[in-house]
Amino acid sequence: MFSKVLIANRGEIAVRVIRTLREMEIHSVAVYSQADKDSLHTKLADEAVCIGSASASESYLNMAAIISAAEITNVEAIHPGYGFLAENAHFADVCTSCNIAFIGPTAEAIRLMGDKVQARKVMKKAGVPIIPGSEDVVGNKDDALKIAKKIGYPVIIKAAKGGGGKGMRIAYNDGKLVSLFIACQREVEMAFGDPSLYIEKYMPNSRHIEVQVLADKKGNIFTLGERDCSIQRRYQKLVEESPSPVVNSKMRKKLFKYATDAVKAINYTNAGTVEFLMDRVGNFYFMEMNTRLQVEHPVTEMVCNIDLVKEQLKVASGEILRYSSDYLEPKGWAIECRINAEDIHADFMPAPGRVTELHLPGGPFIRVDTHLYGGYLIPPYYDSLLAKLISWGRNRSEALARMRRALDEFHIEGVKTTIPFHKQLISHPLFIKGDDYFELIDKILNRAKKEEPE
Ligand code: MV4
Repeated sequence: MFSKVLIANRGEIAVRVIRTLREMEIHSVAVYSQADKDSLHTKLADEAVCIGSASASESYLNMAAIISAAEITNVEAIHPGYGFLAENAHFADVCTSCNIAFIGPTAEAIRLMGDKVQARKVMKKAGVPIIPGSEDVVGNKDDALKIAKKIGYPVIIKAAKGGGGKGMRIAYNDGKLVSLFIACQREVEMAFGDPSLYIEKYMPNSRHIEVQVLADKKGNIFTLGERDCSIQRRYQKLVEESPSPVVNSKMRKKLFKYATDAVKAINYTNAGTVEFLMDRVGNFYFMEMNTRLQVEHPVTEMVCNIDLVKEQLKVASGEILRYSSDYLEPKGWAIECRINAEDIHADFMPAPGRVTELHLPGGPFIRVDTHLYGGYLIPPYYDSLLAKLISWGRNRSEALARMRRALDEFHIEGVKTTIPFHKQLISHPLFIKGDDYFELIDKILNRAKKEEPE
């Protein structure tokens, strides 16, 4: 096992990783930008190194600065967290060439799954169902029209090197497809440095169901339940839960077989997530694979009673995982609400600022993963995630009841947050029912507008 690890990240996930390192008595090294000099992760780590100025490109995306910090503090491994360099295959290669263990999958696996078109090809060959669509990158609008003619409208345009919804556009006819295709190429080139696009049949009112997988270097593969992440706003997840209210045990067996086949097809190692779309009749289609620990991993940790960061460290250091599958059988229900610094009445606009007062919920089966403290100044340079509030119950209604009381107790003054949105969501009949989320977010926000005090 490693004796010293650098966390190449910030905010709540850096705090999260440091907590496990401390528990394992592994020396932790934090890195921070000048804007994060007062951030909690720099205080909890055993050491902290400033790696550059506020902008991510000068700091958390600055490979040379991070590797230099790793060299001068003499760490054996780097944990990338999520976002930033977590799915950057070149960074994983650089770590390896500097004889620093990258805590995650191989660079090859990251590179392959980072190309969504190649990922679809590999999964199709492995017998994992994929969403009907283009076999390859769609190079021009004429090819796009041919694909749409073959699969039928509506279609969705996606970035081959993208992910998580960025740069996606839905087209309902030829005219729209042509204009969106051209706009998408430009936008995707800007966002990902590669204009490659692919097209899929758009599946309206589908569900986003993802499977947490864990694999060691000896070929042992474990599926750690599924997460339902269907409550999203503009492709950003807001609430996640495990298990899914719409997956029964027969469906689950099929889902886990697909996820295991996906892992085998690419010799995946370490923690990862295989994302599927579920249509209205319960068919699953591979969407993409995330080669990192996800924001919503605590939901799985709560139902499987496992520390996924600890498992990542064990796999990265070459340990063999000897779990019997029933040992990891999910128990009970967990729900996570993402608490963002956003103004829900201003189109969820990011709302950084100083936290003047903070009271975190607690009590039975409540977990809060956050880097907040009273008086903390939230910088405007990074994503708006402030905290993840997770509740566990023996069943969904108990987990919901605990989430409700925890949200009521959660108190943040000084910045606008998504707490009021979550309070409305988890009390909405459609969410409580759990099987029809169609346009649920709009219904809540429109209802909020009607109830807004004049
Ligand atoms: C889709 C889709 C419908 N049809 N692809 C892409 C990123 C992922 N987080 C969700 N994405 C979607 N891809 C096809 N071919 C719908 C979504 C989608 C979604 C799916 C289920 C539940 C909520 C969703 C919210 C936004 C987008």
